[in-house]
Amino acid sequence: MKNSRFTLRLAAMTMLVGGGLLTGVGCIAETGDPEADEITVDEPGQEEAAASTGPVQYHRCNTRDVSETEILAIDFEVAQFMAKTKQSTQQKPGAGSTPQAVTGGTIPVYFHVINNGTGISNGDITTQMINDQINVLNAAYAPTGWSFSLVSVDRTTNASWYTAQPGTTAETQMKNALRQGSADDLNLYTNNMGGGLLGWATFPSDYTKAPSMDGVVILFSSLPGGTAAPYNLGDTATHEVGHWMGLYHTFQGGCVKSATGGDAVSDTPAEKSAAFGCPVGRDSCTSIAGADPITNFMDYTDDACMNTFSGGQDTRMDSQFTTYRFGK
Ligand SMILES: [Ca+2]
Ligand SMILES: [Ca+2]
Ligand SMILES: [Zn+2]
Repeated sequence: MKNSRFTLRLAAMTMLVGGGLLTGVGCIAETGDPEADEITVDEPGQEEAAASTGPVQYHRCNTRDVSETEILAIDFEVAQFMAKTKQSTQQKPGAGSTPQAVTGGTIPVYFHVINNGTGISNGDITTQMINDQINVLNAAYAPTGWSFSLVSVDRTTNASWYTAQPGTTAETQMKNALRQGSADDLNLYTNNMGGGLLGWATFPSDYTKAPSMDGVVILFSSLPGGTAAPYNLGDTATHEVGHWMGLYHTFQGGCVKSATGGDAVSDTPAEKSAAFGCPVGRDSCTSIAGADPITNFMDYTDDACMNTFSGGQDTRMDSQFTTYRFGK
């Protein structure tokens, strides 16, 4: 049975769902934070940070920006769905249409290598790099209960798809041709997107609108053993899969004074802007408790600096997967 690879939710989750809804509403009332409009002067801008990494100026992520209004609508929909889900302690045989909640499981991965010819210089990454990437994902997500299982690897030589960027015809053609599985399957593409971009992803809530576009695209040289230092330990995939699981950047919304900050997660302290490098002790929202979550996978720091998903992010991934992906 397909769903046996997923972990059923415990009854105690109900409290967290209710709390998530309430804190989401809190975001609306507190957008007037004057700190959010300040110009950052003490943190390096993107160009400055990238300049220190060498001739290539990397940009970690072009996953589409989600507005505060859309986040609230998504979280309301998730809270409603979660309220309807079956508690594991209440399961009855043949209970029928009540949806099941999950807290983890094994996600099949369909890996699509786009290259411009043979050899690593043309993006034709090795099987070893692919296996190492899956291992990096599994290590990163192990504390959350989610794991990844490589189902297949296909390789396509296509000059247009090789440089596909988000929102392009090439992206649509590539995904329409190659995507496999359904909502709870991960399609992971590698190419040489260009512009220093490291990757982008779609969100769980986007699936119904455009199922064939669902998935994660990453720069081939960001894989373990690739050349995109300091972004070559495989955490571009970790970060982008975080979006695919329903997470936002830890700096989403800046210094938003609410119970969750702009990322709708209560245990990731708000930060004014993306952090680069590994700025230990950075505290960019001085009037909000907590130092910046610079080691979080959903910030923009170097691969060697990021090593954490928070408990709140785990809970969010679980409810997002349950609502938009599990069994769909
Ligand atoms: Ca979990
Ligand atoms: Ca937060
Ligand atoms: Zn991102």
